[in-house]
Amino acid sequence: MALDLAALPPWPEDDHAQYGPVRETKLSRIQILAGGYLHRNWLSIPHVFHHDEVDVTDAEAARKDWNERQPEARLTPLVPLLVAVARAIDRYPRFATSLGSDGQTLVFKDYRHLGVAVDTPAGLLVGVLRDVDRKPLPQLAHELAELTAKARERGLSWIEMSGAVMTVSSLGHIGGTGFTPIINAPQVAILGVTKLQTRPVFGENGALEPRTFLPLSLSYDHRVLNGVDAARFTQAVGEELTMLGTEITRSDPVDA
Ligand code: CAO
Repeated sequence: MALDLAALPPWPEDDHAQYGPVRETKLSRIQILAGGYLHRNWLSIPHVFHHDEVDVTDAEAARKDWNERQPEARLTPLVPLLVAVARAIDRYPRFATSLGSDGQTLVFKDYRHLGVAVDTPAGLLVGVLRDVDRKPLPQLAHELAELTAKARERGLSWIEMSGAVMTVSSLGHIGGTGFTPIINAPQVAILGVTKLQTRPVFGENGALEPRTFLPLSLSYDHRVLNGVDAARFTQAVGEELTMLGTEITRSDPVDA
């Protein structure tokens, strides 16, 4: 049966003022623009949501150690995560595809530009970090800080928001245990991340030990990706984070 949006009941018009005092304000230009795209993507992409948590105990120990050794090049958990996502895409390249305009062709992109959702006073902007797989961690941290500052102070140009193969949206600095981000078309997946959680876990010898977990919330386009792809992808992100942690520990921070 074809979906007939016009056949839906009209949007409810309510006189809110009859229930108590009200105030009105206009949405920002960014909110209006983004709202249109989000609405389109929500209605036209068959989203599925996959939730996972990956053990980042070793990766986090390495990051904290890095930050102590190299305080002028501090890394938030998001920076190694971006690299891990780029590497996980190398293992599962369907996460860097777009559907062709005929709806039947898949375009594989061999670059690893990643979108990063940035909360700004004017609304949500998604800036793009280019070639995440080819840059040292301090450079990525610097570029992320610059992109964030520019998005918040002056906004981003269309070019600075274009060309990502996938987007990462982090609420980890605030909290949460999971959410369901909307895919940024023509991408086919977006990875949400929430706050690190440390809790006691039974180790191999049966004793409790503290382990740290990163919650991952992956939304994907079910026309292109299936549940097994999603489950493998989030696990791969965890594995890549652990391997990156080992690389960080062995490296001279300046060269990593
Ligand atoms: N768990 C615990 N702590 C975390 C964390 C996580 N997953 N992620 C970040 N933090 C910590 C950082 O380490 C930092 O701590 P310190 O001050 O001790 O160094 C603190 O939170 C602040 O981080 P930050 O926000 O400045 O930096 P970031 O690299 O984590 O994120 C940015 C940058 C721009 C992505 C983020 O600030 C932002 O705007 N996020 C909002 C995105 C959004 O709105 N998404 C929802 C859209 S719906 O899809």
